[in-house]
Amino acid sequence: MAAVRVGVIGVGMIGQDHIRRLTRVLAGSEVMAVTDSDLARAKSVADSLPAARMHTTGQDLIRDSSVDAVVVASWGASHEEYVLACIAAGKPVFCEKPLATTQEACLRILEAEVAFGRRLVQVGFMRRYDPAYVALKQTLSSGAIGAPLMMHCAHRNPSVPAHYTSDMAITDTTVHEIDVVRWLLDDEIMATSVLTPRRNRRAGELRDPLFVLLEMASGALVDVEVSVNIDYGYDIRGEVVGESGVATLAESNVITVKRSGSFMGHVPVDWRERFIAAYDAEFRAWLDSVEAGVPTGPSTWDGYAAAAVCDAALAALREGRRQLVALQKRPSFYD
Ligand code: NAD
Ligand code: ISE
Repeated sequence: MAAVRVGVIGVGMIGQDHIRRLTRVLAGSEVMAVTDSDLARAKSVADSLPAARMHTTGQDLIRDSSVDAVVVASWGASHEEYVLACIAAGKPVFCEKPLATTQEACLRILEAEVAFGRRLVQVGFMRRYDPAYVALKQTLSSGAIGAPLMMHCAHRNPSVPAHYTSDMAITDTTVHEIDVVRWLLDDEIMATSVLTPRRNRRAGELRDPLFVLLEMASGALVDVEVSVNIDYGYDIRGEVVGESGVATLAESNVITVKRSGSFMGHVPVDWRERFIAAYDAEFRAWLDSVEAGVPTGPSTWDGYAAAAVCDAALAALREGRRQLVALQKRPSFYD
């Protein structure tokens, strides 16, 4: 089978990690083109690849006839423009999360995809491919702990880049829990509140940490601790409390060491390390779906639903009170 010819827009941290995955880990694709608003970075990445040319704009890359499918890994605010252009060109697009930074922008993408008549978009909610989250979902589906009543989550980053803003704690970080609990619990989020604990002095001007409460349509409650300057490591935690038991994501290290009266294990340094298997499985599924012409994985609807919850959480943070989440009716296209 011919390789999928891929173009990558945004070759920063995750863009370069996805290029490594496409060129060195997974079979079945070739990176033909790259671009970035930082042209020097785009050039150095293009020069490091055997077949890639550099484009000066994302729109040129999308038009390039040697590109069959596009990866969008630029900053969130630029995703809408590129995903809409991919849909207009009829090219499959893998868009890193968030699909877009507002629900209105996600709805414009949804309307364009429905009008095109075929799914083209996969959103980078990679936790759905993580072996630990997959096992957690299987446990819940098996009925082993009864109906889920509550879930406790923690999303801890050791630090965040200089361009990170307080709103991104919701739109860029909590958005992962927002998506994964919808998927895990097979439920929609109906309301949200955001509390602001004592500020971490390491966080500078950022409002950090946050405590986010998500109310599910079933009545289940989810709490999310979001800490983005916690220093000790990248730590993702989740525990579902059911009617007759609890199911918990295990520590992600493979060994623990007991020595000199202490008990130790490794904590991942960042998302690349913690979710490496999930990103690989996510991209395997995306390449297979592009080849088969049958899109799978998190859809534009999932990107929109997550953005609607993010908008409500941002309003909850701003106004200091609970906000309802109003979702549009889901087009049958996404069933
Ligand atoms: P980054 O800052 O390291 O890289 C982003 C790159 O995009 C930079 O090189 C920047 O110059 C470029 N860029 C910005 N605006 C652009 C535009 N309009 N056109 C072209 N290039 C543009 O950021 P990152 O950490 O790699 O994050 C990129 C995206 O990936 C974000 O949406 C982020 O939320 C997402 N992300 C997802 C995960 C995950 O776990 N799934 C992890 C990290 C980042
Ligand atoms: C980053 O963009 C990611 O997506 C990581 O998975 C997340 O942990 C981090 O907080 C985000 O900034």
